Amino acid sequence: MTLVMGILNVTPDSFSDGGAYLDTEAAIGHARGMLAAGASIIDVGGESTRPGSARVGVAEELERVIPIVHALAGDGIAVSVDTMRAEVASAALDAGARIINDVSGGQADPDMLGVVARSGADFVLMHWRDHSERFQDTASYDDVVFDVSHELIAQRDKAIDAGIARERIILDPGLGFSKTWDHNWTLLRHLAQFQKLGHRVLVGASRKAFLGELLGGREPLGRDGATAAVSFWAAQVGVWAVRTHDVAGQSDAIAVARRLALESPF
Ligand code: PMM
Repeated sequence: MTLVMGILNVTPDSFSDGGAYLDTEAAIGHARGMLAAGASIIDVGGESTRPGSARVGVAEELERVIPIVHALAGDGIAVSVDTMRAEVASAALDAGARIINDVSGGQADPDMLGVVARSGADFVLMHWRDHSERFQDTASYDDVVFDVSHELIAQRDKAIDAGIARERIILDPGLGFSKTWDHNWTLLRHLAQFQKLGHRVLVGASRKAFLGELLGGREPLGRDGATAAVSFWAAQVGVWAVRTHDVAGQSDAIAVARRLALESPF
């Protein structure tokens, strides 16, 4: 069954929820609400990756993320931490995080793969080419499905060489990261190809700009219905999890896909 990973961005500038959960109590309350709505994992992030955003300092990222990880993990909640920094990953793992979600797949910080390997935690390895200020210049492919798959596998091999167990690696095509809108649609159309790579697959389409473009320029908060359609599609393909802001809507979409699959005569 496809799981829902609820997004908890403790950033002032994320594109759809920036600033809402900077206060620790508010963040924890939001996480609890997402769990009640059907999330299995809470993905805590202290650095926005929105196109063009500047990086935050490591001290600030630690200060935003670690108290929340501590509180949630202390309550037995499965916490994932969205970070490109080994130092943050290491502190988060010490605080009880079970998954490191590195949008750079271990490329941004040379110490990341080693830190994750030593911990035995799961590792979300997303397709990534460069930091967000250079997304536009790096969104060029001969065949986006083939190229993204190959680049993911090359990075996966580095993660295994660094000592991360194969079954702990989750692959993510990285929608919106060095991708044009058309690239995102092509990757989604061929999502089943990623399922064949022999790993759990995570998809992050939630409220992204390619959905806004589809809907005539609609703002992020109006994109949850379209996100649910993507979640339905992802669940039909059998992905491991969808990463989302709108846990209730995505859980419903997945429940529909699940019921249809159960009753399928095929
Ligand atoms: N997208 C964002 C941030 N982190 N992590 C993974 N694994 N996959 C994604 O697609 C992804 C991510 C950007 O979205 P946000 O600013 O709403 O968190």
